[in-house]
Amino acid sequence: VHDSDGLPRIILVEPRGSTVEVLLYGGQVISWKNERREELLFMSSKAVRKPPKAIRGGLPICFPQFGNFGSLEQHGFARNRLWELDPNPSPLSPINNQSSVDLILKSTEEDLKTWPRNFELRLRISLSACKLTLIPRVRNMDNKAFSFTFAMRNYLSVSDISEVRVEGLETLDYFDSLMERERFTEQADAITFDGEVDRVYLSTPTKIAIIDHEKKRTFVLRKEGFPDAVVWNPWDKKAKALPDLGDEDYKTMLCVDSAAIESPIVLKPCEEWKGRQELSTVSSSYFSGQ
Ligand code: TA6
Repeated sequence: VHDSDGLPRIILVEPRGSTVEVLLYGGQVISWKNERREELLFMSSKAVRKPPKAIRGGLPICFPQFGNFGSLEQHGFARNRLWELDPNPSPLSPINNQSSVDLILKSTEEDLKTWPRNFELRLRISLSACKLTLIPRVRNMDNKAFSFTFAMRNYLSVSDISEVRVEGLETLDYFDSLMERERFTEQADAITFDGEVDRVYLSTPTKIAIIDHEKKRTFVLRKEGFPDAVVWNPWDKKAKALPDLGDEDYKTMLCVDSAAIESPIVLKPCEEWKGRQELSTVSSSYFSGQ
């Protein structure tokens, strides 16, 4: 199926009626709607859906480098490449196949110029009621070891960023990208937002809750293989500075990303790394007593 921009996309539907839209461009989920047809992911009002620009919203993949933690372009190149449907997906786990898709990105001659490592990056996207699961896998197809950093950037749609709390990261150390990546320890018992936040939390738990008071909705992020988590909101100044982000968009977005940044992942030849993240939503009352 092609969307209005002529970009090939896949639509996943599950029996309760929630849907996901995935673009082969970037292997990027650009929409996740629940059974009440509410859009759960943020998409910038000024997103540019034209290669080679990365699309600002949904779930972009940052590989083989997160941010500018290395010599490649910001967040690596996987989100700016055309992926393919994986012709022979390996049987990861029994899946209800009409609500799952397997994508693959292989290193091209072009990529080998900027990142001379042969790799295969696979991504399984599975949708069930209230839960969206992404399973990335990187295989070293080269004859020498290589390392990479990785992040699943989760642009979540929130009603009002100043009414959002993130729970699960208290007492952890983090790099603050706004303070030359100096290392701090989180003191608060939940992260709240009243200005730009751009942090890489280290050795994070498998479960992080993003509580949107107004919408009475909590996102629960469960992850494996991702020791770190990025929390980013550009706030007003940076929002104005980003040409593909609406000036007011920062109020209704929050990035909480599954990441492997502090300790790059090292693969020997033929070795494969596998990550997993599950995004689910529960009504906030579920958490009030917890
Ligand atoms: O969260 C890390 C970060 O590098 C921010 O500093 C900001 O630049 C954000 O990612 C956006 O990056 P992008 O390349 O998507 O514009």
